[in-house]
Amino acid sequence: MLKLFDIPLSPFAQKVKIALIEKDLEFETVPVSLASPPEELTKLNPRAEVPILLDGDTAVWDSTIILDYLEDRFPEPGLWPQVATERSPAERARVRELEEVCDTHFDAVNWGGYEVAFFQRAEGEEAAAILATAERQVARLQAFLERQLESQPWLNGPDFGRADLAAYPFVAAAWAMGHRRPEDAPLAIWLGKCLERASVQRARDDVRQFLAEQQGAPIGRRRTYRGYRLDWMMRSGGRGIVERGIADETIAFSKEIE
Ligand SMILES: N[C@@H](CCC(=O)N[C@@H](CS)C(=O)NCC(=O)O)C(=O)O
Repeated sequence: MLKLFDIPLSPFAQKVKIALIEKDLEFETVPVSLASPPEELTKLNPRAEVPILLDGDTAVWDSTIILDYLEDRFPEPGLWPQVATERSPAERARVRELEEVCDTHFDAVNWGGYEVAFFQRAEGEEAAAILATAERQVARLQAFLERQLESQPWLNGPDFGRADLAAYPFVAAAWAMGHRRPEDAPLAIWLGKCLERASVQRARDDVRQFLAEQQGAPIGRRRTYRGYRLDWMMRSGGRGIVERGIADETIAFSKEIE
């Protein structure tokens, strides 16, 4: 059976979980704690990140690569926009760009907001300034997605698909942090429709259960400031957070490939 190395809060793991369910594939999840990662993690993924999909002897890592693998390996039902016209390459490019924006820009701003609001890496004016920057950026990202909902019911087109499952975890995380759109806004309507799907409900329920189990337990505080997350902190008022995190060793950077 397929195995998904999982952290329910990880938006990247959520993308894969939703795709597995949409494709009606049986899988089991292997819960991973980044505070004490299993040795297996580095063996399966030289970056030691979650998610990893194990399909027999084949280990695939990086959510976007896993989604492409699932599409190749289990083509039906297809999750790319189902427009068999000369528009198809352009539509796929649009969806890939949307996914890239969510994986980098949207992830970074959610991450940064969480670092300040939840992990309290800044306080007072410093925290307020970073959170105000984050709020402005989330509003722009939401507008970017809403523009794509102007002429179609789903981000993917006429049907739910890759673009929707790629955006959902990031939109939902921002929503949970209070970045909400009015009830009648296209993104709010879209989010409501996503939550009617069993696949999305499973991702949401796993987050809820994970958070309930974490009550009172420390979530490992050493956090990896890889690439665009570091970039975000540096350009969004968090230089002090980075400097303090390096000094007290609560910030780590990405691993060298061995
Ligand atoms: N580009 C990767 C990003 C995966 C990622 O950032 N995973 C985080 C969890 S959300 C992780 O495993 N971080 C390892 C660490 O913090 O040490 C993907 O799309 O799968």
